[in-house]
Amino acid sequence: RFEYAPAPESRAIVDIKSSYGLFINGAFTEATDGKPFKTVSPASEEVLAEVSEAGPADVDRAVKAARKAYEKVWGPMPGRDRAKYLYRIARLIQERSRELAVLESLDNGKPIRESRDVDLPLVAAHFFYYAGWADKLEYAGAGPDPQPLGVAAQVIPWNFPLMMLAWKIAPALAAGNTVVLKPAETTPLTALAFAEICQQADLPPGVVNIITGAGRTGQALVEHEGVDKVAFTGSTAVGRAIAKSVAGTPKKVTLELGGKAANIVFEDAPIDQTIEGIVNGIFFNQGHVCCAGSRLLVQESVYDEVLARLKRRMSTLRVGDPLDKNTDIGAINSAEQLARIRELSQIGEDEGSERWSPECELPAQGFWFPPTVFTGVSQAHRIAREEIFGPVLSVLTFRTPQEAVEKANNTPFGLSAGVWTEKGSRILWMANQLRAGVVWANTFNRFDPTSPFGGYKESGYGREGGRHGLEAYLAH
Ligand code: TXE
Repeated sequence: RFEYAPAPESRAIVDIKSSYGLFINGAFTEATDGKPFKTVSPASEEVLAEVSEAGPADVDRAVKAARKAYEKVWGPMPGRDRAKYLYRIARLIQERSRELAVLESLDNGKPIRESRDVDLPLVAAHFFYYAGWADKLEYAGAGPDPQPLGVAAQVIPWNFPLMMLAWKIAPALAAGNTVVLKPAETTPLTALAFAEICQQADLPPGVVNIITGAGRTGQALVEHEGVDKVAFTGSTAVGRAIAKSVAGTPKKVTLELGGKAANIVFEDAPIDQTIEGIVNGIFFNQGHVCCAGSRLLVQESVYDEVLARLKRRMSTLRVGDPLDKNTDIGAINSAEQLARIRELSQIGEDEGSERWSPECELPAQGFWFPPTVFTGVSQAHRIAREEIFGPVLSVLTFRTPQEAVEKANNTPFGLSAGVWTEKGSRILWMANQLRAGVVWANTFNRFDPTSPFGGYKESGYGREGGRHGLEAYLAH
């Protein structure tokens, strides 16, 4: 079944337990040395569940379970048999996609329209795609007889909880590795639901282990000596700390970190499509997107028109209940993230940029931020340089393609960029000049399991997705 039934946007279809243990060696188990913590709905601040914190002894149990499963079962298993499990997982995700979409929106705050129509289909597609690779590893680019790396420690963030899980787990398993994955502390629930799916799929115990906890759990995991590969998505600061901690060990590392993407609009851009692309580029998922088009570069000759139309379009965006299918912008994931967005926005004003948001009434309870645009931004301003990770757009202008490239590349990051123009030759030239892992042309925030994704510079290294994503889990 490749079709998705429309989800009933109702909380009633999810069955959230009051407390969750850790998923180790195929079973849910109590943490032996950590304290439980609560996960809340960012839209209502209601406590959704109590979740276990994995301490060092739990991390050790999980890594040992993964090692045993790797050596005894999963590593030696023929690729075609691993593929069967991955297909089974993909189908179970589809079958449970309504429930998972609601759970994702509850725990993360993202609009149900996005979790239902973007996240969940992509999660299933990722497992289908990598299932197809499991018996074709000789074509993965790692030589004629590629070997898995062993036990993968995977630490993921809260912005696309299930999608990041899929990006990490699907290629790792296809290549014959076993995993210990730690979801972010504010969004553990869909990873725990995924653990149930592993049970439903009869995945051999220990192949996937899910341990919950905060940064220190993640740190204990990536530093564990039984780990062969570390895959991390999150902040540049933590990515840097992880790179240091594994330096001098044989562990292989991939890091997917922040971004400050330029979305570049030329005067000949198809205007209606472009406005939608700008809005999607920065307001999709509340702007909690590492590749968000957070710096809009507009050619001077069309600046007034683009700005006027953008503001008009922003005035129609609906901010509110993530479970309402009419919502465009949901809740900010946490109080901490909201504070960060507020602080950087204040800095934007203090530095002299002009701030604008449409009038919109924000709910009294929960964490909310209106869609916001800053104009009069200069390249030196912090809001033009730092990742805000919220629904906040900074607008700059340029005159020539050369100037657009210089401004777009004037950032410590290099994850993605967008180019809007009718001119094909310009798209090719720009794509060549831009120091970004992904360059979109006349679209933005498009993802596909067949395409590699990853950055240059402080956006990290390694690629996820496509053949390259598989290669990152194989020994050369
Ligand atoms: O990230 P952290 P935070 C950016 C974004 C955001 C900022 C901070 O700008 O405002 O980072 O977000 C785990 N060893 N991105 O604080 O701390 C942590 O538990 C190992 C961009 O949430 O990096 C969580 O599971 N793991 C980004 C994960 O790392 C550690 C997505 C991410 O949390 C750890 C998220 C440690 N020492 C934030 N400390 C993107 N690229 O998409 C924390 N963690």
